[in-house]
Amino acid sequence: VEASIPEPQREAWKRNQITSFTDKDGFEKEVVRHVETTLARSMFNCDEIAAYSATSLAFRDRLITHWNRTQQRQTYRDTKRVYYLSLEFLMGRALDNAMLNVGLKNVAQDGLAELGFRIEDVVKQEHDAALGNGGLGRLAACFLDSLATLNFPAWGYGLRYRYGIFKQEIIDGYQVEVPDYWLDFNPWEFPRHDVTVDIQFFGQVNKKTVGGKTISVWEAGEIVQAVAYDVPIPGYDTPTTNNLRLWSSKASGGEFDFQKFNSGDYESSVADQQRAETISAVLYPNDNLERGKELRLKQQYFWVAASLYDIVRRFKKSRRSWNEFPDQVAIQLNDTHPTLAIVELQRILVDIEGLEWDNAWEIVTSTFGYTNHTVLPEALEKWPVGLVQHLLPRHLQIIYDINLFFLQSVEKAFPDDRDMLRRVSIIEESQPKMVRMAFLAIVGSHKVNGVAELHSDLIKTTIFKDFVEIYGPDKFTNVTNGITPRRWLHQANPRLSELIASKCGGNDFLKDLTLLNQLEKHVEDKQFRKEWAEIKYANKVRLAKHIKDTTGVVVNPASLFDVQVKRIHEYKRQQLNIFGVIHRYLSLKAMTPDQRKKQLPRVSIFGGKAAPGYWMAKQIIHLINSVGAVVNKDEDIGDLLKVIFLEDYNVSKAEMICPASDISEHISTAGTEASGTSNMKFVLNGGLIIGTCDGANIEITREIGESNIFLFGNLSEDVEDLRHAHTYGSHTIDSDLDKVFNEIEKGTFGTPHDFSAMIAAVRQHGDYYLVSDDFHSYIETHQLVDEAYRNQDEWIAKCITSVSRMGFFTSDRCINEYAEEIWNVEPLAVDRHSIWGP
Ligand code: NBY
Repeated sequence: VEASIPEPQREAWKRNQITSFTDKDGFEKEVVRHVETTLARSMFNCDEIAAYSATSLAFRDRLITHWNRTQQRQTYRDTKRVYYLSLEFLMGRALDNAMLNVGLKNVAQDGLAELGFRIEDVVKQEHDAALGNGGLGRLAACFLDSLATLNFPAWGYGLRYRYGIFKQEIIDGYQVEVPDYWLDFNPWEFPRHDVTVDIQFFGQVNKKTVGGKTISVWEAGEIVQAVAYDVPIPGYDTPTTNNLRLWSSKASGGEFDFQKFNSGDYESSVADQQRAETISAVLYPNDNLERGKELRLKQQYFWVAASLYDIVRRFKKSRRSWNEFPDQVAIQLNDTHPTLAIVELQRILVDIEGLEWDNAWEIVTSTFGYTNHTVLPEALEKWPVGLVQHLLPRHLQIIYDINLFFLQSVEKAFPDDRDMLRRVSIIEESQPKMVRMAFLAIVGSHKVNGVAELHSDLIKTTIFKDFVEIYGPDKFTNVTNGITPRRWLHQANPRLSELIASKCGGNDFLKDLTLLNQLEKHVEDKQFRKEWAEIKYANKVRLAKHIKDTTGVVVNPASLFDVQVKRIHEYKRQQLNIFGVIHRYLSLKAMTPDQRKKQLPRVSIFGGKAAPGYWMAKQIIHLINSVGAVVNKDEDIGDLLKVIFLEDYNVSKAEMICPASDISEHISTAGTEASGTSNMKFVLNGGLIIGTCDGANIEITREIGESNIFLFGNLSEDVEDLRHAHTYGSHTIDSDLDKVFNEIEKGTFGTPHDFSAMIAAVRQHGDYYLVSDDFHSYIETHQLVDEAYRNQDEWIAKCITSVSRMGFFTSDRCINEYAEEIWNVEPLAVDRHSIWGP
């Protein structure tokens, strides 16, 4: 039912249009009003949390009026929209970003100061919205920022987890997981209790004949309600405010099943409710690992079905023909997690809307695009056929039909290649049979992309090779990842951003990052270099203080800060880094005091979470902490080496860490890291990187120049042969690495047995990640880093030159490529003065 105000009464609404605050006085009024009414407090009990809450509410009011106008305008114009389906949105904090994007941070800073608060302290009260694991989730968040900034009509769809990624505590050197209950007070979401969708599970499929036509009817076994929660996404320096819609699960029919309740079955009605709420309760904490749990499949279908219902409902309002659906709707699948959307749309079109299969399938494949984020075999999603059959019986039938028609076409095109059918089948004929989600995503999309050039080449020549033969190369493309410079430069590093603005003609570079190239002509400017160096130093002082406050270890900010922060994973090779640190420690120990005096002091900083079930990753964390415990109190060593593990690495900590790095480590085994995005964040903040020829490191090198990056290690084309040689030839370990292992086994860093599996992985189990093969080159390259750092003047010049050439890596460029090559959507230009539109 449309609940619209009739024309004669609209005059009153327009007369009473909300005007948002624009100056300090207006802002203060709003803060005081929220403290005294919304929060029911007063100046006598207004602490920093209350100041944060009231400030957020003041900005939220502003965002939501812009949100309303943006949505009205998009509806009125009825242009094509983009829907970004992602199980993860790693948003971090919202307030600072909202203030900067709206352009009123200075107003808020002055207003808060007058009211008795420091804005930095107020901003820190906010809990991170941590609805993601790592790169994939943060990429989705950067994309939302760019979509809004570039004025694209776009929605994100995800799940409103009650618990985000766990909070990491380090106890006795080991990771301990603590639940992340973040929804206590969240001013950034709007519950839409009127926007609900009933989602069905289980049950059976019956055939019915309607008007001479046989149709399949899915009778539900269980129904769960999806409730929408909307999060406004402000663009930078534009009124466009897009929407992130997160679904929360709830028992259908309200809080209790009243039937059961009234008949005395109280316990079971509560149990039903809890079972329903479990669906959106918790984010699965694995990155690059698939574990095939039934609840995870339920999450996926719940979210996908609610989102598609919403999208289809919006499309139907325009009363267009179904064939126009792909002209109005582009849906991007962030990895294979939302692949069921393909099946669900086919089901809606065929079973509910009565379209012919072929017609429906044409619409479906024109609508979807699929982004792949990994080639690691253990991360490729597969679901047991039996599980899909049980939970989603009609969808399994549709998957089989999709597969049948697909295989028929393959057979026609490749009549002589019998093995081809087995290789590309969506159903893997294993025991038990499995649905291969990546293959389903390819077959059901019109474009498939990787996230960096090497990665996009690799998927075409390895895991998806057959599909390139079947569909031709044009279906496969590359969109190299990017990051939003608003959060990752302007917000994280305000002083550097300001210095850059002073050389680049103002803040325009934040919307056109290629303007950074204007920095290059100032590289020789002594005063500029000095200010640059001062800012880096101040950022290191800030991090050193955080290290002192959280670990008790005092580090010297004049040391070289060497940082590796990312999820802990064997393929990312934190073990290579810590073995290298041990090697450095042993070298220092072997020196005379005079020799030591000539050495460059270093702080090795680690951070990152291990998936709770990933035992080896947890051992790596333990080794890092054990090495730190020995090295940090060794008086022979002093400032020459410190080893720090930062607890609970997350988005807001990254905003402090990236600006404080001198060198950061991106050292995955070649061919394993699809792109990496923190590499971009570190370089953009004036840090150099050491890395392998992997992922986006390769394109970063191409942009900033080989002399500004420290590359080492074997190349991806040689990895297979090396692995083969380890297994079938004689495998000798690098002699320096051997010494490191011997020292661990002597008990220098605690009970040797604790680390025996890490050593065995290299010595006995084939060294799958090539730690030994790359060790020598890694150590040598770190020596080059030391030498380069000694010449501070040249080092700073390298940093400035690198930043000036980073324009390519903005997520704005990335979103424009998706818009043009995959989505075929245009921005909806906004008129700043008449936001109401035409
Ligand atoms: O996506 C990361 C890649 O490792 C990184 O190289 C790339 O830069 C980034 C953005 O494209 N992938 C990633 O973060 N993946 C996950 O977090 C993830 C989470 C869950 C599952 C798989 C992968 N899962 O199957 O449940």
